[in-house]
Amino acid sequence: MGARSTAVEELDLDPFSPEFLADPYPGHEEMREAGPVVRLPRYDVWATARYAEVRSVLGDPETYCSSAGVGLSDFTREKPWRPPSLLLEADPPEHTEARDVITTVLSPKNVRALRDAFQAEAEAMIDRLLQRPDIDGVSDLGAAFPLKVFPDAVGLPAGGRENLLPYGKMVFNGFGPRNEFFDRAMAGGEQVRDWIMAHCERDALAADGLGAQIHEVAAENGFTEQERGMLVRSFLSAGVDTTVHALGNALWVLAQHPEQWAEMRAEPTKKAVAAFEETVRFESPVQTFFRTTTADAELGGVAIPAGEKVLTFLGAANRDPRQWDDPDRFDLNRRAHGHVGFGSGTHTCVGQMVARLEGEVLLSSMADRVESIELTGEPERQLNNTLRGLDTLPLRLHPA
Ligand code: 8QM
Repeated sequence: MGARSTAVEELDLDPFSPEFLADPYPGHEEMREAGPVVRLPRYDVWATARYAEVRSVLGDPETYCSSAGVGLSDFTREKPWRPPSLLLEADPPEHTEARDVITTVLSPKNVRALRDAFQAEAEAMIDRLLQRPDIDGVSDLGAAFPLKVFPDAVGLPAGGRENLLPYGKMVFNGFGPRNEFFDRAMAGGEQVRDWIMAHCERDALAADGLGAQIHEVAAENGFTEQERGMLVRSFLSAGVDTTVHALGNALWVLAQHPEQWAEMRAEPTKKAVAAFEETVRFESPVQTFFRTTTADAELGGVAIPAGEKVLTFLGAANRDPRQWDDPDRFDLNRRAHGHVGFGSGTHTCVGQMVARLEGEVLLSSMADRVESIELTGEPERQLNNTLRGLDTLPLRLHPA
């Protein structure tokens, strides 16, 4: 051990076990308190659950690269289950070129143009649900809303959208080890993949949607036809399950904090924005990402050799008491700014303004129309190697 590097604790935790995924917070605390960096020998990886170190890793893509994959699998040694994403699983300078295309397509003007359609759909959906106030907060609302407005915005046809969530399960379980969640998500996934790939093509997408715009801007920037489709694939991979989980988590947390629901009703737009942001901090839909060291590195005083996987716990950083006051309290009045639920640095979520728009519109429309939301049973958690969220959320909506 070098004189300047600190000893590292080895922990026997399995962050991809059903027990850990069902309630990750005790494990997060154990890792944060064990040191700035720990070893998880079960997977032969390094890990950090502290805010400062997570930010350091995500802020240094030269040392902590993405092109070897942002899951457990090291693409330099193992063939990935699908061709790597040009965005997520890439480094500068290639990453920068791909990202510039998406940044152009998701310009503030383009995102603003989505609002009216999102708003109309949210209002219609909630009014329909208020006819029969016992609902499932996930399938009837938290999933139904993004599954309608996002594919509409992209320009996907109405038929076949049932492939989107299964594909997302493949993507997000695919970042983990080859465990039961991985195998279940991938089983019979060939048809799902075929549908997704077919609908990344220019001709499968409506002329006035974001998908067509990706093709157009990517073509102008010299991307091949196949690469243009791959950029649409990123939208379909990253844009659905994430928001489905965020909205389900928001409804779940707000159902448990009726006083904060009441606050949201008093100032719907402002507090809906805040509630969504605090949800992404407090119950981060994307819990983890890996990076791979490109050279000998030093993190929090710990020496990490080149070619090693480093697991960053976004959801743990977002509850690090070194960064947050009373981190385990959901509080829509806190300054949640600076959370890493959308990542941080070069790869920070490029779709976050679309996600926030969905959150703001759905929650503020709810606040306008619903006096309170009552939990009428036990929610069922969806266990996923990367995502945190619910499968079901039994709710009764009390109309305003
Ligand atoms: C996670 O395929 C992709 O480009 C992609 C897939 C998943 C994500 C991001 C990008 C972070 C939401």
